[in-house]
Amino acid sequence: MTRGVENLEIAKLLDELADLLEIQGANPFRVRAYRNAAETVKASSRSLADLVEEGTDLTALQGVGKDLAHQLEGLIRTGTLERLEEVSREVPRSLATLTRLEGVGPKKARKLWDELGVTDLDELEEAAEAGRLEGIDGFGKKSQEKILRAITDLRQVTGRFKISEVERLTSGLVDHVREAPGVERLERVGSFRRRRETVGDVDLLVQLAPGGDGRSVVDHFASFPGAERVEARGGTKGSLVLRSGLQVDLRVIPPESWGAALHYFSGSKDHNVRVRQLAQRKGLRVNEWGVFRVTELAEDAGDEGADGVADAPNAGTRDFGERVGGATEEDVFASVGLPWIPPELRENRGEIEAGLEGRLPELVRLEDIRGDLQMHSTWSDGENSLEEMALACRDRGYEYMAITDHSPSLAMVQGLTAEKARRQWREIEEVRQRVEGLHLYRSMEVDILRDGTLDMDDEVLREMDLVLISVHSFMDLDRTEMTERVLRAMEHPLVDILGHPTGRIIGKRKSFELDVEAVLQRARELHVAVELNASPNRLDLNDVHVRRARELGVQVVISTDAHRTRGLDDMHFGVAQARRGWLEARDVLNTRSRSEFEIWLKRRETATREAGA
Ligand code: DGT
Ligand code: CA
Ligand code: CA
Ligand code: ZN
Repeated sequence: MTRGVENLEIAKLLDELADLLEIQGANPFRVRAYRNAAETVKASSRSLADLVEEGTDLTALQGVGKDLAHQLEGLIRTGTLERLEEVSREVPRSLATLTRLEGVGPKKARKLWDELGVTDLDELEEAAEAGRLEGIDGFGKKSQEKILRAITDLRQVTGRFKISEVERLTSGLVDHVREAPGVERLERVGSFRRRRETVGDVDLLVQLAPGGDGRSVVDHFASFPGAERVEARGGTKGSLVLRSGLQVDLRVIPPESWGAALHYFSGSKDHNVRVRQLAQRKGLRVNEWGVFRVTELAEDAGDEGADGVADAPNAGTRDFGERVGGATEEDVFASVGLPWIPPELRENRGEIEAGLEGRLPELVRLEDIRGDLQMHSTWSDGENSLEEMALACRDRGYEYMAITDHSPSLAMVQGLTAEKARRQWREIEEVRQRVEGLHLYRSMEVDILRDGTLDMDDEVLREMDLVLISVHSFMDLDRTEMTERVLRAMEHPLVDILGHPTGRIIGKRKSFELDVEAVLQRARELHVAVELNASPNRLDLNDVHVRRARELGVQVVISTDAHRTRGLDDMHFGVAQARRGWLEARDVLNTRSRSEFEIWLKRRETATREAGA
């Protein structure tokens, strides 16, 4: 167990180094190498610090050569990235932040620094407000205003939007745009379609109906009453900011380019880059307009297309070569020798290789889920009765469900004492009689106390059908203490599921310090399942963790943790996250039929009996 540098922290430093090198004007290949390494580190299911401690050679990681491996080892050992220290002696580190502004790249950041001595956001804001940007080459009154607005935006949008918020915030706009004449199809793409847990901005694609007019679609979009301001509107593109601060970019796509645009704007960018490289090797060009065979004439037509919001000149009519596809996404993939890849996998985390080798996972679907194994009722902090929850689960087509009210140490929610639990079981029995076609399990969300013991007597635990354990207190323990606490709790022989393992609340509370790798390893040995909490506020474990669980063969349970019947509908967020973690139905415990699930519940007795026989 290490207290090493986190992968995300490492990735951030690598990205920062890439930014500074770019501002410095370094060789683009070197810049790219650091960016690739940052991506690899972000996507790694193992902590680099752990790998180093185990003596693993980091050059085994994709895109990490000898020199970089050496630098990373230094970083893990000392906490500083030597190369970044060197470069920042020449280029102030705060300059990297400027490149995060809309419309400011490394070249402009460099210019602002050279000409005005600006090194950070505050100084840039001061300079822009004083009108000093107007004087320099490449900047004008307009771009000065734009930069001021971008600074405000960047400061405001430190947080991204949760996927559930984005669903809610854009549903009205989506309905509004659908009504526009000339709209054949509409799709929210980008990170939203990949089902990331948070979304930066929303990318809306509209397929133009035959004879439709792009400009009138954009105008209709721009007339949405919920818009705070319209940032751009043209013949094929528009951009607005909703009152919530969420930005939405619209693009209107002709039918022949629909699949290509769907693919391009769904991203991720790193996935797209890989697809484009495959295309190049086949003498093809894949971009947001279609798939083209590269002819000599089209050689210099350029690859880049619709970034930013201004309309590209003659965008639709540019000659990229002979069109060979692009009307459907399947076309685009097929042209480079790939099967259709589900959007949740498009993060360049091995999906290209898996696709080429015909070993893409058959991802779990919402329809595969047969039961929900964490929910609360009026017996603790839920809003609905047992019976209401049961009927709601039956409506959702489930075969089984577990009632998991809190244990007593959560005093503010009036958790179940042993005595209260027994009374609840009597009510469970009654509801079992009244609600047919669905089985209710006796369970409890038992608190893991500070020392790793459980907040309920064994005697009571033994009478439950399944035991779920979670941490809800003392969340600021250090990594060693927290990890030992959780491991100890998992070692209790009556435990079935570890609930929301890292305790994070998206945008509110960071994960507590926990060695997730150690927890997953132990879960495998102990045959404890781990939860992927489907609440869009938690999504805990995350995509990288569940992928690791799958690699290790640890069963994952997707549960909603519903506190009211409506909360049961969060299941789809959990399934999406599971898909991002490459899970198949068999990796998810609650896709089993009731009888298969009950075989799993008896796994330890079976093992003991077999050992004795
Ligand atoms: P977000 O908005 O930060 O949550 O993440 P995305 O993935 O939605 O990113 P966004 O909105 O900047 O762009 C939407 C998609 O457009 C992105 O996933 C891939 C594509 N895209 C954007 N810029 C580029 C680019 O420079 N090159 C390539 N190949 N694709 C790009
Ligand atoms: Ca986006
Ligand atoms: Ca966008
Ligand atoms: Zn909980």
